[in-house]
Amino acid sequence: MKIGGRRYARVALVLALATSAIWTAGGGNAAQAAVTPVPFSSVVPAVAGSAPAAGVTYGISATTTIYTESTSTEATAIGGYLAAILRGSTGYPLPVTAATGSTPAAGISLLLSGAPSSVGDQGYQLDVTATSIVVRANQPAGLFAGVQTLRQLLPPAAESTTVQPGPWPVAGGRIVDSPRFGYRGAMLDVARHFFPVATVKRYIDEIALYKVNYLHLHLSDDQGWRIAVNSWPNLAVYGGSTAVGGGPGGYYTQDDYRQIVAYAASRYITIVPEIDMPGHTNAALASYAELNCDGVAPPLYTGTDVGFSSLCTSKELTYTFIDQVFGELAALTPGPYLHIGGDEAQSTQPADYAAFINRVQQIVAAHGKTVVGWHDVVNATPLPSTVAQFWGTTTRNSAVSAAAQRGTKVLMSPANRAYLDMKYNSRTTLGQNWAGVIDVKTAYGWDPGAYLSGVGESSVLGVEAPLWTETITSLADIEYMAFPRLPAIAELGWSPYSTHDLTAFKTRLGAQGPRWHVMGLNYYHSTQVTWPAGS
Ligand code: IFG
Repeated sequence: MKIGGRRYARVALVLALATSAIWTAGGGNAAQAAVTPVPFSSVVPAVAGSAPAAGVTYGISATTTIYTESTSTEATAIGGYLAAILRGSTGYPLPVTAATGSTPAAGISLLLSGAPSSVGDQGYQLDVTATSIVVRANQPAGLFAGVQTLRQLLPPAAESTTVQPGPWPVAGGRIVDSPRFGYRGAMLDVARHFFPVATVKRYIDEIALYKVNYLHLHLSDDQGWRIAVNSWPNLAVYGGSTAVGGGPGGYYTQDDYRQIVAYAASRYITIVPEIDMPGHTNAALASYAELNCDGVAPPLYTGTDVGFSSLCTSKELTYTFIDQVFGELAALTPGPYLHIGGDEAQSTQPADYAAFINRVQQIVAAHGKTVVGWHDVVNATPLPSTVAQFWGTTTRNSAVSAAAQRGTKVLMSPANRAYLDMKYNSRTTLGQNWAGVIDVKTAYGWDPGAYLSGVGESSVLGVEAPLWTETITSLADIEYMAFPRLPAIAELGWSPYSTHDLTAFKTRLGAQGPRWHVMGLNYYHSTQVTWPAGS
């Protein structure tokens, strides 16, 4: 049809605008060419396997739909989780709807079918083409992990909670990914200083970015008892009433704790509660005179010494106390582990300590849970299922390696590699330095599967990065000490050791800077890392 004159020009202009709108909206190549997609090599933890498709890009757009199998409430919830993040930054509707048939032709699909069995329960397969993104997993936890990778393949602006201009390209190709170790944890000491539920939830969101799947809460110590126990109410009310430095302290009601557990579970993170014993128990002993061997309650303690307290291992009441405390905690904790502490029991005779730990293990087992203890517990007789959490500063520990030879699993938290309360360097004001200083190179420069002599890969349950809070009092402090070192420990726990390379890791870590900046995460700009513009 021949159209002449001004009418033609008008029609041509409308067509041109429509075309560019469709391309931009539909993520056409023209719009994406302006922004280089994040490469697969930027993902932290490093993925196990990937095959980029050069020149292929998917663009999230106003017409993008998220598909999940309607039969899975968990998959649908993960779709909603992703949608909430991306709606905030893209401003797009991103509806979550039921996937029909096998593979939706377009949009973002999160499917619990078609994943290779090799990715196990925590892994996933991610396929990106010009028209679709498909995450496949065998279990919802794997879908969630795949979503964390997808987030990191989007521009840092995708983490914004206010609408950004975009565009929103995702590099094309395939990732097949799964973890080296099943347990990748963070620990937060809420006893030395107390942190409200909102702070714990924020930390949960942050560690979830790096596929951490356990959060160990250090709920009791000399300076504070932080969880309400209905059968022993004074523990929280009185034992939780202060903190290091004499502040107001605080504690979680059982509903607070349920909230934390549920929030963590929605991020595929399992809570591991710790009640430290027989040492680190001044808050409990101050709360109930009858728990003390001499029947006299010591005063509340707000200092930072360790090793001066002990439960009365000779009193039957002590074991009734422990049974009732762990009974209530077990009922509130869906995860498999209860942590009994066991560290620095300098005020407990070794023979009494061993008998005590052996008895406490039986109490925990009677409540259907598996014991985790600081590695000091290998000086008792660990149950076959008991996990020893290594916190030493040496690469040789004969008692731990002997236990490992007998089948004890070891959770690796070497204090001079994984303790996030260690200073970065001599100029760091927060933190301690008794185990040395730890910057990125030290946090990353070890192999959990070969670190302790006599404790080989098959004996290692995984890794955990503890953050003790004698000097930490706010979310900003937590973030400063945890980032960028927690992602290093998370990568050691997730990625194949074949991907271990400090130079490549520091580049990957640098690329996280702009994301943390957009998130308002108060991280330390380690001088060992080159932080790109916008970090
Ligand atoms: N050691 C103590 C912690 C804490 C820590 C600070 C363990 C297992 C030093 N026990 O680490 O209570 O005070 O870095």
